Formats: sequence, C-alpha cells, structure tokens
Amino acid sequence: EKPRFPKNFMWGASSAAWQVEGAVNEDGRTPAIIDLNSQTKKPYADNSVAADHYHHYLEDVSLMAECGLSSYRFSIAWSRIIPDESRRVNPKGIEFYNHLINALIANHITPIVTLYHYDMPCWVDEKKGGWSDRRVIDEFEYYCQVCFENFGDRVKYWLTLNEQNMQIVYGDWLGVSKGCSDWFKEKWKINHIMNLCHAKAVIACHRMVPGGKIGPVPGYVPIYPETCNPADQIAAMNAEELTQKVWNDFYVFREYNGFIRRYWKEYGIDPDIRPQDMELIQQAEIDFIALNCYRSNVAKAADKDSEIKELQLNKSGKKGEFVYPVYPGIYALAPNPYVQTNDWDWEIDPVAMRYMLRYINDHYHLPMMITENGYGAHEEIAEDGGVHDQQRIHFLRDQIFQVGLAIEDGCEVIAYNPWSFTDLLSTGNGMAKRYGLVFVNTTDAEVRDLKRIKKDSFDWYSKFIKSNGKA
Ligand code: BGP
Repeated sequence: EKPRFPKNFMWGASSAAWQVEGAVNEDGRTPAIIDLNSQTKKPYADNSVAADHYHHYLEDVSLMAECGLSSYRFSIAWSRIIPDESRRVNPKGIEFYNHLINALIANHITPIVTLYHYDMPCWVDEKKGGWSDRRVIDEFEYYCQVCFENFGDRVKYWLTLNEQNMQIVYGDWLGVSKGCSDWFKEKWKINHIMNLCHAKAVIACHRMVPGGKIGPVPGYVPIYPETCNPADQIAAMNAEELTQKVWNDFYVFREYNGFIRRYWKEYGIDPDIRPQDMELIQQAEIDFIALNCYRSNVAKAADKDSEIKELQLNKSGKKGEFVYPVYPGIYALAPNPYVQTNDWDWEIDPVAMRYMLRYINDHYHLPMMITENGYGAHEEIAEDGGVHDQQRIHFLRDQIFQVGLAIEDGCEVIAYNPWSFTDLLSTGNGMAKRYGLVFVNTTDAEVRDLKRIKKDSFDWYSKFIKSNGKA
C-alpha cells in the first residue's frame, strides 16, 4: 500500500541563481563573491554560462509545465537587483524575474523564492565589509524590501538564507570565511549577523507581502550514533547541535539555546549580541521550515586528547576521498556500513528523509517543505540520444516514499522540490556532478549547444506527479 499525499501537495523542483542562470555580466548584473571562487571557474565549472537559464527560462518553464510541476523553487541574484552601493534598482534585473514569475504563474506553477543562495555581491563585500560587518544587515534588508515590493504581489512563499548552518560549518567551501583569521571564533559573529539578516527579511515579508509566508532553509543531515555506547549518543547530540540544532532552535524559539551559550563560554568565543538584536529577533516569527536533505551522518565519541582533524569533502567524484572529521572531546564522524554511497561518498539513505521530517516536526511543530533532495552523478547522453538515469529514479522514488510515511506519521509537509530541475553547476564539481531531471548539453571545459534533453527521471517524475504519488 502506497502512502497518500494531501490533495494540494506541491510537487516541484529546485535551483539557485548562480548555479543555473549564467549571463553573469549581462543586463547590469555585477560580480558576486561566489564568481571568484576557483570552484565556479574553468576547468571546474563555467558559471558565466552555467545552464544558461537566463536565456532559456521560457523553454525551461514549458518543460516544467510538461512535467506537471506545481511549484518551482529558485533564487534571486542580489547583484542583479542591486548592482552597486548607490542602491539603485536595476530595472533589467527586476524585469528578468518578473518574466520568470509570470511564466510560472501562467503555467500554474507556484514560485518559491530564496532571497539568498551564496551569491553575496562583491560590492557589499568590498564597500560594506561583507558578512563580518553589521552594515550588511541594512543592505540585505533593503534588497529584500525591493524584492517584496516588486514580486510580493505574486510570490507568496519566501525563503531567507539558504543553508545558513552549512555556510558556517563549511566556511571556506562557500566563501563565507574569506578574510577571517580565526574562523573558530569569527564564525559565530558572522552567524549572528546572518541571523539578524534572516530576522529582518522575516519581519519585512510579513509587513510588505499580503498573505506572504516565509521561513529559513537549513541543510539537514540526520546524525545517528555509531553504536549504543552512551558516549556515542552524546557525541551524536553534540554534532546535531553544532551543525543544525543551534540554528533550528534559534529560528523557531528566537533565542540562542543553552548548548551554544555554554559552548561559547567554554571557549571564550561569545559573539557581539546587543540587547536590541534580541528584541528584533523576537519579532521574526517564521511560518514554516524549508529543508534541504541529501544524506545522513554517523557520529562517535572523540577522546579529549585525540588529534583534531578537519572535514574534507570529496571534490573529485572518486569514492573514498571524504575525510571524516575529529573534534576532540566533542564528536567525530564515521562511515555508515548500513548504507550505500554515491561517487562523492554521500550516503544514500531514504530513511534519513523520514527521520528528518519526524525530528523537525517533533521539535518545532511547524509546516515543512522540502526544498532540496537529489542524486548527483556523472552523466552523459547515451547512443540512442537519451539520458538513462535509473539510479536517480530509484533515489527519488525511495525518498518520496519516506516523505509519504512521514506524512502518515503526522508530519505536515506541504511541498517536495528535488534538486534540480535542469542540470546546473554543483557547488564544487560544475557539470561533472549532475542532478537534473533535464539534461543540459554542456560541459565545464566546453560550452556546447545547451540543448535540453528530458532524462528518464523526468518521465518517471511526471507520471508520478500526475497521479499525486499513487503511481
Ligand atoms: C546544497 C546547496 C545547493 C546544491 C546542493 C548539492 O547544499 O544548497 O546549492 O548545490 O547542496 O551540492 P553539490 O552541488 O555540492 O553536490
């Protein structure tokens, strides 16, 4: 017996501006910090073209309609809207997103819009000090207001900062720690500034968007204890706190939890929290939690006198490169012998999806939407001209099944938006790690014809959606 999904459940797909749009120097967009990372440039990727969605958006939206999507989660590029410190609004930037939003709505696809997905404008960084300077808060608030004013008549679902927790946990990976000399301490200062940005966006949305709903987008990785040794359970709880619970508690309860306050004290790394900050944060009541979930982790106890080892992501797509970190006295991560992994050592664990939804529901009692979930793979066009991504079909089917079980468990889930609709740049492997339901014919080294080819997963998802999960 297949689980049932609510009638108005949104079946969608997901993307982010810098990973899909390309056209980085067109129509007044100015550079973003992420453009400068080596991982976004040749030979790793070519973000100046990416999937060229900027020029193919109409074709992409008609493919979404053909697939039967009822939602599309994408992000707005801040530097397309506000290209420099004069704060002038770029009409061409507004126009692009207006056209995209209108095309979606004309096709009965609900837009779900991320305000910030890793593309801090260079001007904010250079002229305002970037994430480590409180001046970013006003700039971000202003940018959000411009978005709400221009798109809030049609966009009702808004997301604040994509994976704020992961931006802090993987500071150097996503460019946030650029220029910091003591990341162990400074990450909490930056995190507090990000929290204030999140709060400003939530408050402005409620003030400016009639019927608007807004929430954060944590990246969630369930953490299982390696054994039933109580010490491993505590280590798993520490890992849960330091990679996600600190953020989720903050968004929902609007204060820093006891764990993090004690942690800051112990290491002498308290961030600068001013009394009016907490007053502001108190007003930022979120409407839902959006969740990105791809995999799970295992934690075990780490001796106080063991050696510290930093986590290293697998950047090659050859199995076995992921380095499990050790944080003495706090936790260490370990492989999971019970689940398979993909070529980047990411655990393939559908039950993680049910675990996440149950966990978030039990702790926070809020509606949830899934804004990312997907299978990254090396892919190419087969001899018959198709792209046969059976593994992605299995992945999505198993994950969605667990979403259904979580709904039966009593979780309120309103949308499922897998990553990604078309192929787009991965954060570290460009087009070498593809996630799309639609293949985009290009590679990192060479821009090809950018033709869109429906993968087998597109047809499967389409049939599945059209039966609202009963197929
Ligand atoms: C999420 C990010 C996305 C995306 C995805 C896949 O954390 O929000 O931007 O890229 O992960 O990760 P990757 O591209 O590294 O495979």
